[in-house]
Amino acid sequence: MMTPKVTVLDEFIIKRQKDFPFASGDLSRLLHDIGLAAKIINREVNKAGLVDILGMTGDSNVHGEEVKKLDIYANEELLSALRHGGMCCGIASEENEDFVVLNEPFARDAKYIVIMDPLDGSSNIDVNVSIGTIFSIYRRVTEEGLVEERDFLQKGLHQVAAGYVIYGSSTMLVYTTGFGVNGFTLDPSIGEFCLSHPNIRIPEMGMTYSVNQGYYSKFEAGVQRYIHYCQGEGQRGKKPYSLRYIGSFVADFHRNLINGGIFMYPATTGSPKGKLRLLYECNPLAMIAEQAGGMATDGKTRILELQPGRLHERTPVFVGSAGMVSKVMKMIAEERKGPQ
Ligand code: P6P
Repeated sequence: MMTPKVTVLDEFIIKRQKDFPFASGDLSRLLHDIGLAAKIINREVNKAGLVDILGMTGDSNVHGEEVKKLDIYANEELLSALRHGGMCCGIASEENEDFVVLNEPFARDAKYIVIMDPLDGSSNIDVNVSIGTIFSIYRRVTEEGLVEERDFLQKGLHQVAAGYVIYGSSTMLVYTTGFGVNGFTLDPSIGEFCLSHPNIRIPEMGMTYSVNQGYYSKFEAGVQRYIHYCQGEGQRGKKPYSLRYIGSFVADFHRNLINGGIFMYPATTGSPKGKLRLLYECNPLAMIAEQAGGMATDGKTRILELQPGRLHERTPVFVGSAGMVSKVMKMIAEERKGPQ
């Protein structure tokens, strides 16, 4: 019996290159470079418990958070793959205070920049919870010369591509170039990402909500009202939703993307801009959610329309099934308006 035809990532990328009439192949090669780095990171993530890569470096990252060796490793692998691939002229990373200028002759004039969170959810490494790499690709806005900050401070609307890798029970790469969302599962026996989830669509409604309910008392009234709704108080006897919150954005997002659901990291009284980062966490996952038929807002404004002011700025985020995001936005707006 013939073995079924498997589509591997590189083949798929090249095939879909025709979606871009003027494609030179640079974006395809850039996506390949990211896929290669993901395979290398996956190898280390999978053995993190076995070698001394686990545990603290004793350092902290630009945000004062303890950095695990795997964060640094993932950042260095991605920086190296992108630097040597020659398809991008600059990189912004959660692990770097400032953006990295690639001024090698073959990279300086490249037309793309990459913004990334090399290993999101790294506080979960020690307890073997799924973690992820998140990336965004933009065209540079400066015409020539070394890349500048304004090349990175673009609205998420202008992303050319966005994706994530989830290192979980299996390792998957999910990405979009604006023509739908496709998922690839790594087959370790051949070292290839194989198309396993073509044309992912997020259900209009789900039965799962994801939020750190420990901050409930610090959320605004509309969010608190929506949480009550999820708990069944507002659904006239319908079955309450299930709370699923693993504390790893990529893992929570991926589950909701496949099954339907909403992820919320709202503003709190202590953190008026929430916790998650606009450029390398919310924008890429917002593009994927929208491309899969979902929604992503900060409670009022579409995430992709937010104008970034700084590389590491935060934003509240409500992302997932369109029917659920619309519902919480409605409750937020009603409570902000106050009694009529
Ligand atoms: P909290 C992980 O540290 C992370 O950046 C996201 O991956 C995750 O969704 C969030 O923080 C969890 O934050 O405050 O609920 O622990």
